[in-house]
Amino acid sequence: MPEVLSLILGGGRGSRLFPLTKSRAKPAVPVGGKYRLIDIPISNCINSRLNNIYVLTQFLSVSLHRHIANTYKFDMFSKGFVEILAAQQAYDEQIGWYQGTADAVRQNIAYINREEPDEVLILSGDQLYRMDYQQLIETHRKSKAEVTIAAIPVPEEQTAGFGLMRMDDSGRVLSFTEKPKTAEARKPYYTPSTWIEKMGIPSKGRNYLANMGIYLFNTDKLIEMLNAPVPDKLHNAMLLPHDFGSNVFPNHVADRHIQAHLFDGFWEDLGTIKSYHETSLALGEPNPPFDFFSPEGPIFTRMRNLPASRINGAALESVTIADGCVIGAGSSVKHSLIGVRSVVGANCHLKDVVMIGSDGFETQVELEENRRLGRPHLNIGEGCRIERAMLDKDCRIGQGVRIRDHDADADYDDPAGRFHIRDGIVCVPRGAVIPDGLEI
Ligand code: ADQ
Ligand code: ADP
Repeated sequence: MPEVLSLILGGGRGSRLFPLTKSRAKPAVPVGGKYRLIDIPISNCINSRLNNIYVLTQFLSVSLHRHIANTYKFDMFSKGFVEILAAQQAYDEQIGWYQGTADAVRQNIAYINREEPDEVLILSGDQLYRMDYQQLIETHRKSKAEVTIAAIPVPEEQTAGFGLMRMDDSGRVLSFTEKPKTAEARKPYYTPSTWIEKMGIPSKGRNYLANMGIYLFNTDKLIEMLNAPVPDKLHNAMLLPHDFGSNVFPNHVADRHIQAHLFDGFWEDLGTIKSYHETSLALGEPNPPFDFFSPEGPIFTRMRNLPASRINGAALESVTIADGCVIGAGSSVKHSLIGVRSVVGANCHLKDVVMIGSDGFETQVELEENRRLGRPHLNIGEGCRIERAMLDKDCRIGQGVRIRDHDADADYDDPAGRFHIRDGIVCVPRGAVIPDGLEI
């Protein structure tokens, strides 16, 4: 029986990642040119020798299921499993969709009990980072805590999106607040640099300790806390907790031993289009903040039998390029991420572009059919100039298309559904067709 069972929260509706989540479950969102979001926490678990993993998601998609089943096969030498628990399967009037993170876990208590773990590790499914969870487990066991939360120092400007904690000198959490809106509400959580540095972490102007959404619970305490009604301000009643950050932690800091485990590596939430786009582009920089090239922490994904990429007379600068791509002659690609099976025509100029790629290569017959129908070929046609965009899988960008940089706060939906602008980033949804010469 496993000591630690991992539960990965694979995502609510993923509305902030729209249109990437228009046609797929959030855990299936592609990342890094050839991986999917779910590969990150699963790989961290495997590299931390935690091989019993459930993925909780609202929607069960065929491609997510296939991806997990084909990628994570354990054999007789390393026992374990990765299984998806989808709310969709349990959906009925009584139970409903998962109402939040705590509710998602509560609805799956039967699966947790079946494994009889001593501890349950709860992880977010939309973050890019590398962590050895054994160190967190060690902090938890040494301090004899009931629950341990991973915490990272952040500067004040970043506090609005996080749960904040204040702790004593032993790292025990004294108070917790979820996403404080005002300077007044943040103030009690200011942590002096000397305190952070005493813990062995350079503060560098980061004086707030944020909840990373990574929790280790003793199983019995987890179940007790999930079944204990807490005051719900919104409904002015005592209700079972919906969320860990809003309900469980703020209400249990006084009567439970909640410990913090400090972390100071790269860690980024990919839950919004803006953070997803920025982080994806940074992967191609000379010293990327997150490096997929790491001997001690490989990120796993499904094996594809793809040919190496072919580049003929094109100029590339700060680019990550996956397998099976063709970049046409006379093109330049700068500060971009080019995903599997991408085809970029000749004489194109791409800058700050995240291109997810495609599901297959077009055959001569299909190319002929495109010509007959007057439909652009898969991916990017000749002579396009594209800046600050995100092109989802299997899109067809015609010849001479112009996509320019838009104001950082631009938000717009093309009535024909061919593109959406989010935070100034032009997002072309999966399978969309952008006709020759269109200017966006
Ligand atoms: P949020 O980032 O707002 O805050 P939340 O929406 O609670 O995160 O989701 C956490 C994780 O659970 C994400 O991976 C999300 O996709 C997943 N998830 C959300 N709802 C779900 C559902 N119904 N079913 C399955 N999975 C679901 C949280 C904490 C903050 C903390 C940040 C760190 O509340 O305190 O600072 O994470 O990112
Ligand atoms: P992605 O690039 O999204 O990770 P995959 O490499 O998983 O895509 O799959 C590429 C295409 O091959 C998909 O369109 C999928 O339909 C098809 N495919 C992949 N695996 C299988 C399979 N086991 N059976 C049938 N079709 C598959």
